[in-house]
Amino acid sequence: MKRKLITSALPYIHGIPHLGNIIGSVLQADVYSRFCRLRGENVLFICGSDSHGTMFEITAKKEGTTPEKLVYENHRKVKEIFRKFNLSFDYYGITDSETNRELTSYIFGKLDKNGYIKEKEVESAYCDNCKRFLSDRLIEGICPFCGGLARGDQCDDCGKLIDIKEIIKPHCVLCGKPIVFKKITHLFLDLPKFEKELLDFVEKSSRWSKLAKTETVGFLKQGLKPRAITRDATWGFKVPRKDYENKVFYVWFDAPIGYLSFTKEYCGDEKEFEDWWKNKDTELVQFMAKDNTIFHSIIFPAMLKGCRENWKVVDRLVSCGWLRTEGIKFSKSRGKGLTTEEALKKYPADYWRFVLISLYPEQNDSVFSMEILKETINNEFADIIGNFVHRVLSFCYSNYKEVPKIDFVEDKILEETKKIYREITKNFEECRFQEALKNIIHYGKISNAYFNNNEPWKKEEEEKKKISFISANLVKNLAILLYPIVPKFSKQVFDFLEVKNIKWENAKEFDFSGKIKELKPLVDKL
Ligand code: B3M
Ligand code: ZN
Repeated sequence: MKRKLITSALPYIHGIPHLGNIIGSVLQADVYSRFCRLRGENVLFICGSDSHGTMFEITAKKEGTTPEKLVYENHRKVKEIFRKFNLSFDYYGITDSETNRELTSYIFGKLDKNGYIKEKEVESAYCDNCKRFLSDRLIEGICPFCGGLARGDQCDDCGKLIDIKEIIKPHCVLCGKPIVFKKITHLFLDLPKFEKELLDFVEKSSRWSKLAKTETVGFLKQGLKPRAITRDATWGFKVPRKDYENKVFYVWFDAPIGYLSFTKEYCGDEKEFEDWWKNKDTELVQFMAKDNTIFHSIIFPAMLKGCRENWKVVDRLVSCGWLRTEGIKFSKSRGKGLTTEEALKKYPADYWRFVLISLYPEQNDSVFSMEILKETINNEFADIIGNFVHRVLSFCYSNYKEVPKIDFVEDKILEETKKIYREITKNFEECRFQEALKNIIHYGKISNAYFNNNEPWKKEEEEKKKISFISANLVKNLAILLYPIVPKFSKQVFDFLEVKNIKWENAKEFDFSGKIKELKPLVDKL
């Protein structure tokens, strides 16, 4: 069986991640990882904090601290928040680590030796007032594509990559003055040399999400240009090369190498590390939001291929849309939207996980609001799921203190269960999480109808036992199917039922009977 290496885009931690970051990276990867583990697959789920980039210098300056202090303070906070969100990483690292410094330098060396790094003189943005070169996020202006806020090399509103020279009315973020351009030398990854190889690679990649494929094909059509991998900044990994002492690697050069470094830190030994990253039997599945696609579908694969060392490149690339609120994308740098820290103070993690997956922006952006949260939790999670679990298990407990054992199950409910189980499984496999949750809610409705229409409280003993048995198994099935999305809720149900060693396939069986515990309500309405 294949081993699955699952990664989530590494969240920048100059601020606390907001809800949009959660659904666009760590949450979708977590749901998928939990699903795969439940099916008995060999999974390694890794992630970590993205800790370099100009934003860290700006934020540290604003907060009167150093980038280093800011990074390690936030890394600690974010790890704690992610733990509360029940994100089941096997390893969560940080890109500023020593391992990542070494591997970045190693990969840079290989690319250089193989002729994929070139020096080029460019005109770079400079602020005459601050007397410094301005990298990426130190320049803001109007996006030439959508008229939105262009920040450095990417538009915050449409997500397109931008050539700094194309930004309209560019100015220095530090002082607000218009910028000028000055000549300076930088190192470039020679992307055009990979053109054929990448076209072939992208064409053969059949398991990418639709969004990932369209973004990538569109980018390739414009023709590849060399990409600068060094920056004039002080925070980041110093470039190990003469005359570059005052420069650091561009954050997008060392960040994806983090995936390798974290695996290495997790494994401890070289052999096990290579078993993941240089193995044909590894399936590399990478999750991200659409604005991260090109880095994972073009640039990072080029970096890995250019080493000529058979590094594993992405097999399945899943990129999704953005979560918006009132027409504005959640943006950490612009301080819009609810942070995960604030969110967890209001409601438990499962509520957020439930509503975010119900809004999963698989292809199109989706809109979040507090009203949607309230409706979804009350009408679906509480009424259809929580209430059903509570009624059925209370009924079993007060009548029998257990789920009675019965051998007979009606064909109708058996067939419906098998059919919906197949659909849900397929949707999880294909990362159609929103659809999967819709199916589960539908199964919840079927289950409610079964219990209500059969009115066990009015029936003779044998009939009452049968309805109790079937309904309790519907509860168990729902809890298994919901486990990837709301793990804490499901674990509580398993605990009442005293079931252990849950497997995904059990969700289609009517095989549970035995002692149960007294129930506490599971899902409170908002
Ligand atoms: N830190 C981008 C982001 O948070 C970025 C992803 C890196 S993945 C290697 O939007
Ligand atoms: Zn300035």
